Amino acid sequence: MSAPQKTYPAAPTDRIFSGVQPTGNLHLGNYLGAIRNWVRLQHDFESIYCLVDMHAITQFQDPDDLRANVREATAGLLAAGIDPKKSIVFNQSQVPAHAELAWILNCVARMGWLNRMTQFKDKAGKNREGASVGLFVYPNLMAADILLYRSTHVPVGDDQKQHLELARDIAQKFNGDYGVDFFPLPEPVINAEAARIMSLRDGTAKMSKSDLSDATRINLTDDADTIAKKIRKARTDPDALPSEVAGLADRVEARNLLTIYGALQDKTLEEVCAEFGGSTFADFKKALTEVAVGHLGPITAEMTRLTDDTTYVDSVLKDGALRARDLAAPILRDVHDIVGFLQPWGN
Ligand code: AQP
Repeated sequence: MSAPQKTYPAAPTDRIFSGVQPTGNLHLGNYLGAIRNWVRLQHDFESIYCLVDMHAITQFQDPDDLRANVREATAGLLAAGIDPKKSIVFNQSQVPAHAELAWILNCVARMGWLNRMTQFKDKAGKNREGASVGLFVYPNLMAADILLYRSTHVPVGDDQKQHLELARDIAQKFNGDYGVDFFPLPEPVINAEAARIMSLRDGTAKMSKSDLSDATRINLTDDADTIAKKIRKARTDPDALPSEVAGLADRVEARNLLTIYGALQDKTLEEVCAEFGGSTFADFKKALTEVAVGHLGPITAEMTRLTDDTTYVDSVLKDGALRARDLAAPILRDVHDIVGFLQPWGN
């Protein structure tokens, strides 16, 4: 007679995990595509927000810069409104269970799945042989980040959609291989109005920390003059602004600037077109600058204050790491049990 199948605690129904790479300045794309959503969602979900320093080192980081960037990005999250009492905020390397689960998931994910990841192709470029192994298996670590907490929802920008689909495939295969219903299939939460904020200098490229030109992005650390200058120099086209969204077809830079304005003002693209239809870019850019400076100014000031208060920031990260470890430990023990790792000290 076969032993009855072991049961495991039910997964949570409303747990969020998301992360940001501490690889440079947080920018408007991170803020509008992800962080602002995190702030809103923390009131309705149990939320875990992570500075993913282990992802950061898939490409070389200067150690001093990495430490500084973790603190600065943490200050950015707090300044944007993440409440560290309500949400768990920590840096990934302080919870070793992320790496442990990632190894198990390395053994679940298939090479063919990873070979299809466009971000690896983009980042490795022509030099695939010279890319780190970590960069290739990055999506497995991301799956581990999410599944370690049996998270149900993952608020991300559009660029992370493919990685999230992979996390769902990995969860499904794990459940299927071991005959369990253990990992929930995490749902993406994508803010449709600001899913992908584009570079200020090229409307076909994503606004990104790793872009070599600082003029392509608005950083959360930029002061009012810098924001004004970057918006003034943002690429546009010679036509006046359209009064309907259909008029933005093939006008990627115009669409991006109007999208940013709408996201900052909580207005739809239709509403922004109705407001600025017929205006010149010069007039619109003045309005956009005013809105951007008004919205980001208080966040930047608070971020600067917190970045200087390393004792406080470190205490937030330490508290978050301890809480995350407590959540992760029993889940990882159950995973060990499921895969058949002998646990001589008991589960
Ligand atoms: N441009 C964007 N528009 C909307 N959302 C974005 N996100 C990033 N860029 C945009 C979302 O922000 C969260 C953190 O992402 P990240 O740490 O990977 O940020 P990044 O700026 O994309 O970082 P890098 O190092 O510059 O990466 P690459 O080179 O890949 O662009 C995520 O939820 C992301 O979707």
